[in-house]
Amino acid sequence: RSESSDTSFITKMKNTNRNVVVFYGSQTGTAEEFATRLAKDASRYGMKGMVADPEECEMEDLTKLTEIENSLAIFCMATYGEGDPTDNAQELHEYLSNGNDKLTGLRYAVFGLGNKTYEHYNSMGIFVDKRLEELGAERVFELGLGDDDANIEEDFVTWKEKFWPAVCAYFGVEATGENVN
Ligand code: FMN
Repeated sequence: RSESSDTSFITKMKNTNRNVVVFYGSQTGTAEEFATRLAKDASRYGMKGMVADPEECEMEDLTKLTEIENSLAIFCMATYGEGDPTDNAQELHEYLSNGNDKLTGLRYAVFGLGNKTYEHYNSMGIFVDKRLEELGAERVFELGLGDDDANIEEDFVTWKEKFWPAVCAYFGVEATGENVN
């Protein structure tokens, strides 16, 4: 663990005035790219986003996200193997599986990345979405599922074009249509 990663993502969000954090579980970069795009999009909707690698974060800090006003956690999660998380999302998976932290009030949304030709289609995205709800978090928009066997880019764009207006309505913020940062 490098020194810079010792700073909690919550501290970083507070210090840089951000309210949206986009976590990604990615092996070959697609989920990371989607996460980066979502974090950038945020500024067009009156929010401010940043990307975070779950491997470099203390996931327990999710319990503190509600300290930030109008905060939202987005998860872009790819599935591998037998429905497994990516390497960088192993700890996040363990935290959600074994942890008993109450995540009451945490606002979240999940976009899963998978491929229909695999038996365990999108299991990681499905798991994260379901488990967060079980732990008391509030889903602000329905789970999106991208299928790499067809057109995952199109699946993602279709999802996020509905996602952002829903987020605006949820938080009562207006889309500016412009990037402000
Ligand atoms: N998708 C699934 O839905 N279930 C799987 O079990 C699954 N296993 C995979 C195993 C391998 C070796 C590869 C290359 C892909 C697999 N996929 C599976 C598809 C990936 O999740 C999908 O291509 C995703 O977009 C990759 O995201 P990434 O580039 O962020 O790692």
